[in-house]
Amino acid sequence: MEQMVDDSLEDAFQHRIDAEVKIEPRDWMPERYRASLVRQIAQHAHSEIIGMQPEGNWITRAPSLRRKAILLAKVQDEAGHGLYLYSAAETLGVDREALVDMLQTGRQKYSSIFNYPTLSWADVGSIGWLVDGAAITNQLALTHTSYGPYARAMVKICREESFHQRQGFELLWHLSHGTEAQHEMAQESVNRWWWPSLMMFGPPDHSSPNSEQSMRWGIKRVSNDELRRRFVDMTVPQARALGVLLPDPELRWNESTGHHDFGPINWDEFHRVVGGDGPCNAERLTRRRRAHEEGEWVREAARSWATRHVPARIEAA
Ligand code: FAQ
Repeated sequence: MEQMVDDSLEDAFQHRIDAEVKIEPRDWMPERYRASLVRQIAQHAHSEIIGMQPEGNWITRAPSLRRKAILLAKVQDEAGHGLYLYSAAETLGVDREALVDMLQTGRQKYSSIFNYPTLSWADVGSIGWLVDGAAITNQLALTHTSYGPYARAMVKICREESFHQRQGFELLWHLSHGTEAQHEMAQESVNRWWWPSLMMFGPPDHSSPNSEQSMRWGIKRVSNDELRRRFVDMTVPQARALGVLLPDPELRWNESTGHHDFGPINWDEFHRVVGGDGPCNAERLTRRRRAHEEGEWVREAARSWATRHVPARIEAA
């Protein structure tokens, strides 16, 4: 009997998804839908938070006040994105502290891209141009995701990511059109960030275990390979405008498909980095844990303020 009720609820749920009606926090949803969303939204939130570190390393070394102000604003935006996303995850009944703990103990993932080091100032440009460019490509599709709070969070995030991408492009443009040494710095940086940026979209469709179900539930609207292809098609003309080369001898326009062909991605490297053995995995998690410990006094102060003031406010209301 219980099974029959669940089946009919699940049918009604799938009808709503197929009719493009957003799922909201109080709506009935299959437990697997809820768990899969928590997984993806939490990984996304963790990526934004860990993603502050590579560029954050350059705030004190920005070459001008203007660049420093832009970089500070960008890194703070990423913190804000993490917070919207943790809030979206909380609407699914998970506790933020539990999610933070899963990140810090390595039980939940964050994007592979943030395990690569920022070795030169040009890396701030490459992250803005390529990493934020890849993030927007994915996140624009996610503005149509089936879960309302996640879709709405994506709209504001995408607007801010567009600014991030533009500032990265503009930074690299100046380096690329500057002295010979500056041009070389830009090119060397693009060489290092290109392939890891392509990996951000996840494994190829045929070996992506979550894709099929996530597409059926409308969590994912566009597949990993299709997003990767859109990113390549968008980025190639931008590279030309910047005057930098993309480090792929097989990259070329394919008249018959109307898209660019590109060379093979090193999936062994991807799995190694996601598995914890990238150049900066240990450093990123150690720094995050330290920041969390150092922030304990802020959480303590907020908790004691809430205990004293919130019940009084609720009574007054
Ligand atoms: N890194 O079956 P699929 C940003 C995992 S935000 C690490 O294809 P799915 C802003 C995947 O979780 C960047 N792990 O998985 C910024 C799964 O493992 P699981 C973050 C990855 O979920 C810019 C397994 O591989 N954006 O950059 C990665 O259907 C600059 C199998 O994969 C988002 O998170 C990876 N790259 O598709 C901040 C967007 N790819 O969980 C600062 C939301 C895959 O089964 C500075 N997320 N895996 O153990 C998504 O759209 C999806 O989760 C995908 C993966 C497309 C990332």
